[in-house]
Amino acid sequence: MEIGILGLPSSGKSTLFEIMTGVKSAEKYGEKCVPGLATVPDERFSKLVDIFQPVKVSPAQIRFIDVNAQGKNSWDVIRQTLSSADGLLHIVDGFTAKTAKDCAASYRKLEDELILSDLMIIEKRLEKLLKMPKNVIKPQDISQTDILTRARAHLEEGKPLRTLNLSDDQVFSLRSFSFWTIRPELICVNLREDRLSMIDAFLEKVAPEAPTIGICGLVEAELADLSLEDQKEYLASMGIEEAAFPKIIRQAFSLLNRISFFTVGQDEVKAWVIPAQTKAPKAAAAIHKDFERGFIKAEVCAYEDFIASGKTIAATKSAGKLRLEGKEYIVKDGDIITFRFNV
Ligand SMILES: Nc1nc2c(ncn2[C@@H]2O[C@H](COP(=O)(O)OP(=O)(O)OP(=O)(O)O)[C@@H](O)[C@H]2O)c(=O)[nH]1
Ligand SMILES: [Mg+2]
Repeated sequence: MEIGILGLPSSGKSTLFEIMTGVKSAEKYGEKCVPGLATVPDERFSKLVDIFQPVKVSPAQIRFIDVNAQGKNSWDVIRQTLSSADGLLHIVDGFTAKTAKDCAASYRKLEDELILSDLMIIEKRLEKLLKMPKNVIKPQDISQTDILTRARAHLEEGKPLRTLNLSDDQVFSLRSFSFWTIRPELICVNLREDRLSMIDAFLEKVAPEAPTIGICGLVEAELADLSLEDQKEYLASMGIEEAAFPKIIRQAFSLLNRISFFTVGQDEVKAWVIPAQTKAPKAAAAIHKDFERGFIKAEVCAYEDFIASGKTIAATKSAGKLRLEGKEYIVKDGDIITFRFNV
């Protein structure tokens, strides 16, 4: 799972990126896209590590990419670099904005830039399609012309492509364009610590189509140096319920329709991130391609059942909570799985 961080200049992108990944983006000044891995916070995973005391601990990780864009053309370069990003995290500067109106305007400014950038790609492609001699036009060119014409009209109304009513097949047929606005987006308003309530006015003004969360980047940066206990106390004193990072991850998971399952043992406890509704053999492929090919069965128990049954696989089995699932089994969030395969 990969998420591209976008935002206007100096909106706090690199600050948040560093908090999440530990990578100092500023030291790589000049690079247009800086990648970093963020560990997914998950209490269930920490508990499993406590129980198994494994040699190797492998929590789920998400790749974030910090983007440094300047000028109109750079959007095209970055579009290509980010073509594999599953979703976008749009950071809005709410800490220098004087009012919610300013904040809404800077949100809109970037959205418009992305819409314009998509529009230019479509114009170019349509121009080419319309110039094609009749005898070389293929049926898929005709259907693409149709879809792109609809998409152009939608963008011209200032709306992102993700709100255009397209079938999954149509979206798939457009994948090579790597459109910005077709991808799921999470909006994150970076607020001043004394003006956290500005998020409400922002939401009222913008009514964005995408899920939106308010965070306070500076508070988050200070948290990094504190123990877990002190973090909780500090957040409570600021009137903040929860640190931003877990909130962002949770939202990104639901936005991109991801879940995680676990593999456990004394050698390694590992969390895997897969799309929701994934069948067992495909989930096995996340571990190794051969596991999918040679898939026989999956031994599965729900995390909650494992804990309730006595915290060992044997006890879970005795309690009748360990299931043997076949190829059609759809993996659920929190499943603990051992794959049986034959290669
Ligand atoms: N007051 C305040 N300042 C912040 C916050 N987050 C970032 N800043 C400051 O804003 C400036 C820009 O932050 P960056 O994280 O570098 O922003 P950026 O979006 O990566 O900037 P560019 O990559 O240059 O476009 C820095 O001086 C930060 O210290 C915040 O939450 N509150
Ligand atoms: Mg930056």
